[in-house]
Amino acid sequence: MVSIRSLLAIALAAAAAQVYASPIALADHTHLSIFDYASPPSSLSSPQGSGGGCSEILQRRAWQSLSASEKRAYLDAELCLMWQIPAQSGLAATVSRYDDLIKAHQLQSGVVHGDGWFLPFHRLHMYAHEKLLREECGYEGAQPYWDEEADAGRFTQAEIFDTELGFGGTGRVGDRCITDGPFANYTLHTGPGYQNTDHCITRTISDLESRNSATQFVEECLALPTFARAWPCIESRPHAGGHAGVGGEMMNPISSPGDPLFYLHHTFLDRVWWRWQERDLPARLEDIAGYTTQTRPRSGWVNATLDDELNMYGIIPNATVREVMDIKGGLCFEYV
Ligand SMILES: [Cu+2]
Repeated sequence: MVSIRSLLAIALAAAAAQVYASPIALADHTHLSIFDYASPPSSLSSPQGSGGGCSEILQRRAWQSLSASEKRAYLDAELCLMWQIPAQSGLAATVSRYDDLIKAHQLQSGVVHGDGWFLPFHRLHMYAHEKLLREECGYEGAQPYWDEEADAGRFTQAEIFDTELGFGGTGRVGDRCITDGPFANYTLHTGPGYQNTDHCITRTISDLESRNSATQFVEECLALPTFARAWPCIESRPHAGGHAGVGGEMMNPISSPGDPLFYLHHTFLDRVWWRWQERDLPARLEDIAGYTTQTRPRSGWVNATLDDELNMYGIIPNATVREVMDIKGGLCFEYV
């Protein structure tokens, strides 16, 4: 028997996924293609099996498992990207290096969501963020993930929102700007959505929306037999849980990287994908499916393939889908 409570949760999940899946003003940007921009050639090493070609394997851990000094080091490195390193992409409205990362996501929103590139692109985007923290801001750790399953249904109590050793809390009444923690008073230049306007980081943390991050829903995705079925599953409830559970900027499918929590959320999702891949290696290092766009191009749908190039706008070299399939072989990190 299905309870009223679970029906309500399902309805809310559907609503949250729907809002997140509805790009604002997408029509204005459908002319953008991942190949429209000149970009440097890929230089990532080809996957050579787990660990092959890596001098070091970074160990990505849950935020909740980091020590106080590890959390401090991560937050400091993020602040460095935001305040100390100037933009280098040359893209419109970018001021900081952090802006470069938001921009790469904003400009490609219509081709990296709701299609086969969703997981590969965000894997590379997380990798780029980790690389900038390490190479430009002296961070020595790995990109942490937020173990959202542990906080599902109780985001308002989650330690990740700590004001000292976390990302600060929810937004204030009215404009929803966050007012505490390391990122209070930070001015974003990219967003909301496709706009380029100066604005604060907003949040509306919701326990109800965060129920979508529950282990039950992650396990449902992990049990699916093909990438064609697994990616839409991961992109629905587990994806919506973090975005709608945090709310505000994170609720915006185009400019959500403006909240630094985006990187811990998408690293959590990347780990879900990797856990799914690990259930049938090496076959799932080659399993890709879905289209290359969210909406049907005039010339017709195109299937995503391992040879597709993922655009990083020069922030780091572009990579093919194939090059991001094996986290230990190509990208040199693992989840522990
Ligand atoms: Cu995204």
